[in-house]
Amino acid sequence: MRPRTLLGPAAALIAGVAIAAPTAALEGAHASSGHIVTLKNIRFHPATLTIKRGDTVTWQWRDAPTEHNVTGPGFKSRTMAKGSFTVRFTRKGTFNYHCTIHVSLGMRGKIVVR
Ligand SMILES: [Cu+2]
Repeated sequence: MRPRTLLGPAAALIAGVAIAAPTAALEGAHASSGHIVTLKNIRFHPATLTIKRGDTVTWQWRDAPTEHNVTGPGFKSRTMAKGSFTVRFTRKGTFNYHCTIHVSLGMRGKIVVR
Protein backbone atom coordinates (compact mmCIF):
# COMPACT_ATOMS: atom_id res chain seq x y z
CA MET A 1 0.00 0.00 0.00
CA ARG A 2 1.41 3.38 -0.82
CA PRO A 3 1.81 5.89 2.00
CA ARG A 4 -0.93 8.39 2.51
CA THR A 5 -0.72 11.92 3.70
CA LEU A 6 -2.47 12.07 7.02
CA LEU A 7 -2.50 15.81 7.56
CA GLY A 8 -3.63 16.86 4.10
CA PRO A 9 -6.89 18.48 3.01
CA ALA A 10 -8.92 15.87 4.86
CA ALA A 11 -8.00 17.57 8.10
CA ALA A 12 -10.48 20.31 7.35
CA LEU A 13 -13.25 17.75 7.06
CA ILE A 14 -13.19 16.78 10.70
CA ALA A 15 -15.23 18.86 13.07
CA GLY A 16 -12.97 18.02 15.94
CA VAL A 17 -12.63 15.85 18.94
CA ALA A 18 -15.80 15.55 20.86
CA ILE A 19 -17.49 13.30 23.32
CA ALA A 20 -20.79 11.82 22.35
CA ALA A 21 -23.49 14.46 22.04
CA PRO A 22 -27.24 14.02 22.36
CA THR A 23 -28.68 12.60 19.19
CA ALA A 24 -31.22 15.41 19.08
CA ALA A 25 -28.40 17.77 18.19
CA LEU A 26 -27.84 16.05 14.86
CA GLU A 27 -29.50 16.99 11.64
CA GLY A 28 -30.98 14.49 9.24
CA ALA A 29 -32.89 11.28 9.69
CA HIS A 30 -29.96 9.19 10.84
CA ALA A 31 -29.72 8.82 14.59
CA SER A 32 -26.09 8.91 15.53
CA SER A 33 -24.42 5.71 16.56
CA GLY A 34 -21.33 5.06 18.59
CA HIS A 35 -18.69 2.63 17.39
CA ILE A 36 -15.81 1.03 19.24
CA VAL A 37 -12.30 0.35 18.00
CA THR A 38 -10.07 -1.60 20.37
CA LEU A 39 -6.31 -1.15 20.61
CA LYS A 40 -4.83 -4.54 21.38
CA ASN A 41 -1.74 -6.53 20.40
CA ILE A 42 -0.35 -3.45 18.60
CA ARG A 43 -3.32 -3.41 16.25
CA PHE A 44 -6.61 -1.58 15.81
CA HIS A 45 -9.64 -3.87 15.88
CA PRO A 46 -11.35 -3.56 13.49
CA ALA A 47 -8.68 -1.99 11.30
CA THR A 48 -11.32 -0.75 8.88
CA LEU A 49 -14.62 0.55 10.18
CA THR A 50 -17.46 1.91 8.08
CA ILE A 51 -19.81 4.36 9.77
CA LYS A 52 -22.38 6.98 8.89
CA ARG A 53 -21.86 10.71 8.93
CA GLY A 54 -22.44 12.06 12.42
CA ASP A 55 -21.44 8.85 14.16
CA THR A 56 -18.78 8.72 16.81
CA VAL A 57 -15.84 6.37 17.08
CA THR A 58 -14.39 5.61 20.49
CA TRP A 59 -10.99 4.01 20.61
CA GLN A 60 -10.45 1.91 23.72
CA TRP A 61 -6.95 1.05 24.95
CA ARG A 62 -6.64 -2.64 25.88
CA ASP A 63 -2.93 -3.20 25.45
CA ALA A 64 -1.37 -2.07 28.74
CA PRO A 65 1.43 -1.59 29.52
CA THR A 66 2.17 -0.85 25.85
CA GLU A 67 1.42 2.77 25.03
CA HIS A 68 -0.35 3.88 21.88
CA ASN A 69 -1.95 6.91 20.33
CA VAL A 70 -4.54 7.54 17.63
CA THR A 71 -3.36 10.07 15.06
CA GLY A 72 -5.38 11.00 12.01
CA PRO A 73 -6.36 13.95 9.83
CA GLY A 74 -7.55 16.54 12.31
CA PHE A 75 -7.42 14.43 15.44
CA LYS A 76 -4.76 13.12 17.78
CA SER A 77 -5.09 11.41 21.12
CA ARG A 78 -2.61 11.44 23.94
CA THR A 79 -0.09 8.63 24.05
CA MET A 80 -1.23 6.35 26.84
CA ALA A 81 -1.55 2.77 28.02
CA LYS A 82 -5.13 2.98 29.27
CA GLY A 83 -8.11 5.12 28.44
CA SER A 84 -10.34 6.05 25.56
CA PHE A 85 -10.63 8.72 22.87
CA THR A 86 -13.73 9.72 20.95
CA VAL A 87 -14.13 11.53 17.65
CA ARG A 88 -17.32 12.48 15.86
CA PHE A 89 -17.06 12.26 12.07
CA THR A 90 -19.17 14.93 10.45
CA ARG A 91 -18.09 14.57 6.82
CA LYS A 92 -18.11 11.73 4.39
CA GLY A 93 -14.80 10.32 3.26
CA THR A 94 -12.06 7.89 4.11
CA PHE A 95 -9.89 8.83 7.07
CA ASN A 96 -6.66 6.94 7.59
CA TYR A 97 -5.07 7.03 11.00
CA HIS A 98 -2.24 5.33 12.82
CA CYS A 99 -0.30 5.05 16.07
CA THR A 100 2.84 7.15 15.66
CA ILE A 101 4.83 4.81 17.90
CA HIS A 102 4.00 1.63 15.99
CA VAL A 103 3.29 2.83 12.48
CA SER A 104 6.35 0.94 11.23
CA LEU A 105 4.80 -2.22 12.67
CA GLY A 106 1.67 -1.60 10.66
CA MET A 107 -0.51 -0.18 13.41
CA ARG A 108 -2.86 1.64 11.07
CA GLY A 109 -6.58 1.96 10.74
CA LYS A 110 -9.21 3.48 8.52
CA ILE A 111 -12.61 5.05 9.15
CA VAL A 112 -14.90 5.13 6.14
CA VAL A 113 -17.74 7.61 6.57
CA ARG A 114 -20.71 7.16 4.22
CU1 LIG B 1 1.01 1.99 19.21
